[in-house]
Amino acid sequence: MTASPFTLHSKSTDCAARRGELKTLHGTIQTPIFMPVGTQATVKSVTPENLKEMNAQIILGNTYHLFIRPGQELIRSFGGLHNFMNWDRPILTDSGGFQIFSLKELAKITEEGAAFRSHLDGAKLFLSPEDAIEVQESLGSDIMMCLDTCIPYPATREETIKSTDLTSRWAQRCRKAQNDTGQLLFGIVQGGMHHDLRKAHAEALIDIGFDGYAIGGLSVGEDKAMMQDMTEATIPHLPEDYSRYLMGVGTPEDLVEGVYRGVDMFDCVMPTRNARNGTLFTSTGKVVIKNAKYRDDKRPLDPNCNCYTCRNYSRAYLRHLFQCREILCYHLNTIHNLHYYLHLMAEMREAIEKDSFSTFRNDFYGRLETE
Ligand code: PRF
Ligand code: ZN
Repeated sequence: MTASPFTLHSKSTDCAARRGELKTLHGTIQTPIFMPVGTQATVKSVTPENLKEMNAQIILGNTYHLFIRPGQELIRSFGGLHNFMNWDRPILTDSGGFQIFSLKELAKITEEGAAFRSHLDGAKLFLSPEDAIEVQESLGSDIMMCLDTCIPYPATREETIKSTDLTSRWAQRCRKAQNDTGQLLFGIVQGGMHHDLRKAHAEALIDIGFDGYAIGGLSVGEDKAMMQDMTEATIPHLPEDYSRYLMGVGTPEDLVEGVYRGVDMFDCVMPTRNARNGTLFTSTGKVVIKNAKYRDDKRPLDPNCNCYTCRNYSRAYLRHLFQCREILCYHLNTIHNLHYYLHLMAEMREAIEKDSFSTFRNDFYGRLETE
């Protein structure tokens, strides 16, 4: 196995928060980091230039969606996803495991892989662990994810063991199928809501040996306390000198709590999806922009925010655009929400460097309560 692509810079003295960096083919990522979601080779409503302006270091793409449309051959013919979408910084691709799991009755999981029907036209498709690697190698992502199985919540212990064992066998097949491209491959720890199964699965994946470790199967309907408990139950069993990625999480509070527990990477549709629904994150809490109280509010969305939207537009204007569902509202709202998430991560990195993360965490909650 090759050396870890992750370097740990510093650790907090009074919690598990850590500051590090992850080396990839398209550059080095400073952690902890949030990855904006670009499912279909685009982060909805913003350009790569917009993303760079808000200091996005890495974005996420989706094997499942790109496999169905436009297909790996087309993207391969462009020399990969980076060229196809004009993004030259790192990309992480999710394997498709979670998306197929979300299809429910449209998918059938066997030892060999996942048989499913396209959500677009119902066509019969099949994705094995080897296929998931082949597609991600065609996409040329910097970080590939193993094909995993994610179980519904709640699930019995027996169902969890079956699914976790299959995920281990698939992880082994993914590692074996990988070619020498320089792309990183992360394993995904499952194990449902069971401490011992999470520990056993982390150990099984470490035995195979990956370039980083994700915590999967959380934020699937369990409450916050359970999610945090399962994060805490997994992290001590992961190697300190490899990055840890909490998949599909979460709210700003979830990011602060994840970093506090030692998570290095996050992704979630929340900032982008909520932007399009008119729910905006600010330093003093959520703003629902359609609310009548913003009708003639000339203040920027967040006076503490330095994004393009807050520098140039009022709440009243953003409310007006949203009321009319003008296309520009999706763009301006997304710029703000992503800027908020990425700035929050930058503040957390700085706090860890100063070994004042616990103070930062208290202040963060203090600010949220002011409105
Ligand atoms: N597995 C994969 N992708 C994911 C998850 C998972 O368990 C989650 C869980 N919240 C989000 N995205 N492959
Ligand atoms: Zn802003």
